[in-house]
Amino acid sequence: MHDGTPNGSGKPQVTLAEAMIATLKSCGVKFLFGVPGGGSSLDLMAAADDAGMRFILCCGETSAALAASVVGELTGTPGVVLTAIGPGAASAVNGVAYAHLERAPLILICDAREQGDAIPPHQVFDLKALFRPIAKTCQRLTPETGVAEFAELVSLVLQKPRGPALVELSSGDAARPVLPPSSSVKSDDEEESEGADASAGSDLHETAKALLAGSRYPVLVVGLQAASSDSGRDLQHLAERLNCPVFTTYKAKGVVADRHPQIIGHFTGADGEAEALRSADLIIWAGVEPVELIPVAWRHTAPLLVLSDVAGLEYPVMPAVELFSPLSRSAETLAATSVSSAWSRAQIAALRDDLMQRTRLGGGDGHTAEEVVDAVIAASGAASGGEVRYTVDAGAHMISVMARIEAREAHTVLKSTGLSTMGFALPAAIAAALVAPERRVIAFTGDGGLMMCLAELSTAARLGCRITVVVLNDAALSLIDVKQQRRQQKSVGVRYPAIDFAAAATGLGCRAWRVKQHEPLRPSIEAALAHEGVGLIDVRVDPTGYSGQLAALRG
Ligand SMILES: Cc1ncc(C[n+]2csc(CCOP(=O)(O)OP(=O)(O)O)c2C)c(N)n1
Ligand SMILES: [Mg+2]
Repeated sequence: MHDGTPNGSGKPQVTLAEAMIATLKSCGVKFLFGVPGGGSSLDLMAAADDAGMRFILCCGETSAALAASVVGELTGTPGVVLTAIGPGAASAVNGVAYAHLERAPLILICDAREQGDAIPPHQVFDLKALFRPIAKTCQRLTPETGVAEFAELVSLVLQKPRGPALVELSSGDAARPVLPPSSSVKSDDEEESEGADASAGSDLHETAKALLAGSRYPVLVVGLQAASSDSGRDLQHLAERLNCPVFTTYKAKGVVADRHPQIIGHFTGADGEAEALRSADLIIWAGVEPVELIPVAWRHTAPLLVLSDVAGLEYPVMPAVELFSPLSRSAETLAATSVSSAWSRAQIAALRDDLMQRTRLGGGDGHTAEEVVDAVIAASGAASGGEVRYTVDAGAHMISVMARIEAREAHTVLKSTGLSTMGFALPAAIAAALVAPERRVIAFTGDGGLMMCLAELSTAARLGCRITVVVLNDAALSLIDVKQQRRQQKSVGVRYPAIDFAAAATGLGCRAWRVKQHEPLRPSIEAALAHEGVGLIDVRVDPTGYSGQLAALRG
């Protein structure tokens, strides 16, 4: 803080950096992630430290931005990343793309050169042009207007659809005196309760009710928006009134518990789900966002009833009705007039069994991903002594992991879906461990994905996180390998000699175990789960079943 010298208004002054940190603190931010440069990031780190906020140094900006985004998703407060100019900012792009496509509130604050400096443009390029397609706003803050603009920017990233913003700030500007922030940032929930309920009392509600009343075989799909709103109970109530099959998307896994008898599996837009949708005469999307679906043409003929708390999304097919209103409210209104559908519990159970069967992995020589996941689940129940949170990377192994693990509530399982980026599970696990240190985190990753963020094991070890990393190691980019095989192309550029991740993890400060092809799984898994700090299990898995699994699910 400055010496508090009163200015004309009689209010004490702070620096712009201090004012920005005060704004972040007032909306509940506890952590800042990043790799600092020598400019404004140092001012912000000092101000954050004074304010009792933690700066989490990461090894790379992509991981820092992913971790910050996940903090944003878990807490509903903005994730914050600090980076250097040019290379530091550019290195965060994939994490910002995640926040954009997965609707995570994120603020990327980059160092900037002082305005008007006549110096060579070393490390300088147009960052706004780089981030514009994926950021809700890109702004350079100055002391004259920066305090108010930053407060507006914070509330913008929290407004649905949540997403990222870029801030450029020079050290000179960060250190200039300003008046402290006066207005508090509007939270998303406040916005929601005040927000326009465009369809309330309108004909749309009546049309939606009529659609439901005329439907004998509705199917409910619960999506991303439901994971970040308090609508789970109301959606479950609607589902129970309808007694219909319920899918969750990957991002909404757990919003209605996986064990609920009406849950039939995950909705991804793939062929595997067609059986349920073929029989449907009405498909209800509750909070599903089009980014959650794999890119295949929509082939279902049943009308689509959309419940969304975000207006203006582009759907793969024109919805018969779109109710733009908080999901709880829509669900409640529809439940009030809904009656039980014609589905029988046996039909619903058969759909669930069919979908689960499609995810099963044929065995090969050695452990399969499915076997490893099942063994981890069995051992973790006994070892964790509490609710476990899971993070999952992208790749062929992901399908078995998502099918086998169970969630009882939203955000039990964290996964990149809209972007489906590799290198996610470990940074997400670090974020989860920071947000809820008492809750063990199990991160499932492929070998390729882990290599993209391997050094962050040292971050997790330094922070003393309770994370168990399970590497489903097939020495290949198997998802791409399978696609290459299906095109009957020669195997090029998708396989490599196996990495000894246990040795690497030990070098990075973790405890580690390695399970080779025919070695027993259980002792290592139990030992890793019993370890309080970061433990890694590198298991050699056989990828031969992935091809059949993918064919059964995606055609
Ligand atoms: C950052 C990023 N780069 C590339 C891809 C494309 N991609 C999807 S899965 C995959 C292979 C993943 O390999 P691995 O992590 O070993 O998992 P596996 O498929 O072998 O189970 C690739 C390259 C991606 N999704 N994200
Ligand atoms: Mg692999």
